[in-house]
Amino acid sequence: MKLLILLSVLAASAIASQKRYDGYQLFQVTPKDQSSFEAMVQLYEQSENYDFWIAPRGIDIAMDIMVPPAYVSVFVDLMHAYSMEYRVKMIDVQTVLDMAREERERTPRVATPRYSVDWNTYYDFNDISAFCNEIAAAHPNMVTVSSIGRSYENRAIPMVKISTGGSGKKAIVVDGGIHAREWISPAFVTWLINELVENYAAHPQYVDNIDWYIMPVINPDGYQFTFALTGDRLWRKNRRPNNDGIGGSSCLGTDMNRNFGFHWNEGGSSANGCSDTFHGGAAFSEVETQHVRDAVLAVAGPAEMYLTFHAYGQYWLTPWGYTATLPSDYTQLYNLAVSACNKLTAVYGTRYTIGSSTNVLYVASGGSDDWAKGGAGIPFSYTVEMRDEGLYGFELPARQILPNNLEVWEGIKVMAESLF
Ligand code: 0X9
Ligand code: ZN
Repeated sequence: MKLLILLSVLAASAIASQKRYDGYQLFQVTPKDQSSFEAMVQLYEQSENYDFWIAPRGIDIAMDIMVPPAYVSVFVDLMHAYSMEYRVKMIDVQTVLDMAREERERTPRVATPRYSVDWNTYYDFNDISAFCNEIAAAHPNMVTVSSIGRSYENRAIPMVKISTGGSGKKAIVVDGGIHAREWISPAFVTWLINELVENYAAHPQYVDNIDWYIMPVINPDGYQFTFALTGDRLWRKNRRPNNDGIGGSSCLGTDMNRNFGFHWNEGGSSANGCSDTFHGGAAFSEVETQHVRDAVLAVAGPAEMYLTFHAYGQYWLTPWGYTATLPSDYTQLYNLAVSACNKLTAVYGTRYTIGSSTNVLYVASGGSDDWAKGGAGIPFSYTVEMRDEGLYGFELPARQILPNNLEVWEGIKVMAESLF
């Protein structure tokens, strides 16, 4: 009994030392006219006080905004002043984070774990890294693991190559975990590695015809910070202190998905080092994006496809993110995404929106997808924003990991088959 009490006190103090979101509210806001839409865009671009979980996209399109308690009343005033349609989706974000953590703590690992991760719950960077080594050791003929380099905090960023050998094969490059808080991303990408390898016999064609280069967590410092007892579950960026943005060194982190060097800093990113979409001091200013750049360039010859996994909103996005102009091969990119999403939706009815990032979401330059296509010359480049549509947002319950993975896998198969 004493031990139980001690453990619960320890757990409570552990929770207490992560960044807390007591009284933070998640608003769903729908601008009804141009001037209210523009007001929200201004807020998105200029204020650090509001965390846009889903950024402004247009009139009549809902966005999700987390508002700190001190700003709730002025925010509600703003809603009324602009006759905005709004509702509170989470009355207290901390409660949602606590409930998710408690559920995770109750979730047992699978009874006879083969590897350091399973897909019943979410795992931190150390477990994912161990998994990469373990699956390589278990399948030395098919899997090789390497490190593309070290992060700012000195973590080795793993890359898993899956191949049955032979020359002249096309390749697919996959990454996850560029945005730290989007936990379903590494949870899917690790599952994909496992599916290709452990279930090889069920569908050998996906590995026999294609070499896969898979990086499950390209922002390890940020990802680990979302798990750390003194961290922040809702952290997005990497963890390098920045002196190169407006706002100075008081703020940490660059949005790696604004730091890639193709039409860098051409809109939808911030020069403010405290902003969640800080683009960094220069294109590829971050050691992690440099490593990803070099690793992708090393396989850019055979690579025909680049897939980067995010959350949330259920979008299958094509370039470009920096301009509303469509790439010249857009029809091909679009049609393939439609075929993939048809198969995806057939599994559980989950619907995805398809289109170019700028047209479906918003302008955001410096994205890895734009660079993969425009900089590395990989023709089929997609950003996949997985579950959900905002009911849980980043706290997608662990019980949805497998259903998410199974449906997205159907889409991936279509993508891969297009290269056979
Ligand atoms: O804004 C982003 O970086 C992505 N959405 S997220 O909510 N996961 O942050 C979308 C990126 C789409 N691609 C480009 N804009 N290039
Ligand atoms: Zn993201």
